[in-house]
Amino acid sequence: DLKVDPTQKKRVAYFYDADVGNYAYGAGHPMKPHRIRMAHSLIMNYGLYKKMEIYRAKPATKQEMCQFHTDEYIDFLSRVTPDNLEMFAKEQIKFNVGDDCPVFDGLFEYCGISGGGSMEGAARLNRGKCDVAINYAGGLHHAKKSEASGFCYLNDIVLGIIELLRYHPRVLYVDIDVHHGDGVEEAFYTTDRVMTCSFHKYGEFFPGTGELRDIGVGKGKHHAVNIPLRDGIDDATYKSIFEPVVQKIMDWYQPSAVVLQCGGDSLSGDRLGCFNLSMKGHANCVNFVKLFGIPMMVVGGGGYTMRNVSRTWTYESGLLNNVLLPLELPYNEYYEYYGPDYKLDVRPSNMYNYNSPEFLNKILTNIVANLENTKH
Ligand code: VJV
Ligand code: CA
Ligand code: ZN
Repeated sequence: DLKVDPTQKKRVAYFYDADVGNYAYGAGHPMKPHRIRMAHSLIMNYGLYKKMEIYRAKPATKQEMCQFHTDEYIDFLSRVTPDNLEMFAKEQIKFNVGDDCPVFDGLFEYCGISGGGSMEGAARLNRGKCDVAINYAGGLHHAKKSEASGFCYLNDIVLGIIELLRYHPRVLYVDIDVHHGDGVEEAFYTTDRVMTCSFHKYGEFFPGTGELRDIGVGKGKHHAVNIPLRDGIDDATYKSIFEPVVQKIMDWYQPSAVVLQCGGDSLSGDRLGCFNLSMKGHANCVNFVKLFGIPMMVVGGGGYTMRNVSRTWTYESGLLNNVLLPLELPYNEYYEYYGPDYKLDVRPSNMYNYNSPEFLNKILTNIVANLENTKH
C-alpha cells in the first residue's frame, strides 16, 4: 500500500524543544502538548535520529511574531499570566482568551517554541539546507492576526509561509486536520502567492467556515480550496478526494514549496474528531505530498487521542526519511500509554461513512472545473 522510494534521498530537519511537553492548557482541556513529547520519544527509540538532523529552534521573538500579528496582541500574550489575568478583563474579550484558549503558565514561551520551529524550518528550506522540515509543535492554524482561536494563539504556519515567500514565488498549504484551517486561509485570502487547501468536517462543527464556494478574493480568487466533508470518512474515500485534488493543484499552481499541516484529529477514535482514518490512511497524505519532490514543511496541529497522534506522527516521520517503521513499538518512556497491543497502528472503526461517492464526485468536479476554467 504505502511506497517509499529510497533513491529519492531526503535531508530531513526535525525541530523539537524538550520543554514543550511541560506546558499545559489546564485540567480537562483536550489539547495536550505532552503528545509532542510522546511522539518524540517514539521517534528517537525507533532510531530515526540516525537519519535526520535534530534541532532545537531559537524561540520566535516578539518582532518575528509581529510579521503577522499585531503589536498590541503580541504585547498582551507576552504580559498576561494566570496571576495577573484580572488586570486584563477587557483584553481577555478582545483577544478571545477564555475556555478554548486559556491563559496558562508559560503561554508566551510555548508560542515562541511553536513559532520558532516553523520559522527556522522555513529558513533552512530557503537556504537549501534540507528538503523536509518537521515541527510537530506547530500547525496552530486557527490563530488570527489579532486574536486567539481554537486552542491556537500564535499562527506559526503563517509565520513560516511568510519566511518561505522570501525565496519562493508560490507556496502551497495543505491542511488535513479535521478542522478548517481558517487562520491560514484568511491570512492569504487575497493573494495569489499562497494557495491554501483544507480538508475538514463541515456542518455544525468548529470553526464553521470552509464552504466549497469559498475560493478567495481579488488576486486570491481560486487560490483557496475547501473540501467540506461529513462524518466517518474512511481511508479509501479520503484518498479518492485527496489525491486528485492535490494533483490538480500541483499541476495548475506549480508551487515551489509546500507546507503540510498534519493534524491528528482526523484519525479514527479522536476525542474531538469524527473521521475514520487509520494511521496509514493519514500517512498516505504525507507520502503523496512528499512524492512531488519540492521543499516541504511538515507541521503538527490537532489530535486529541494522544497515543494515536504520537503513533501517526512517528510513522510519518519514518516515511519522510524513506523508512517503513516496523509494527512492534520499541520500549520508550511512555510505553504504558500504548497498551494493550503496543503496536504502531491506528485502526479504523465500523462507523458509518456519510461521504457518498456522489457527494465527493460533486465536490471534485466543482474544484477541477474552477481551476480548469481559470488561467493561473
Ligand atoms: O466548539 C468550540 C467553541 C465552543 C465554545 C467554547 N467551549 C469550551 C466549547 C464550544 C464553541 N471550540 C472547539 C475548538 C476546537 C479547536 C480545534 C483546534 C485544532 O485541532 O484545529 C488545531 C489545534 C472545541 N471543540 C471542543 C472543545 N472546543 C473543548 C474545549 C474545552 C474542553 C472540552 C472541549 C476547553 C476546556 C475544557 N474542556 C476543560
Ligand atoms: Ca483541515
Ligand atoms: Zn483540529
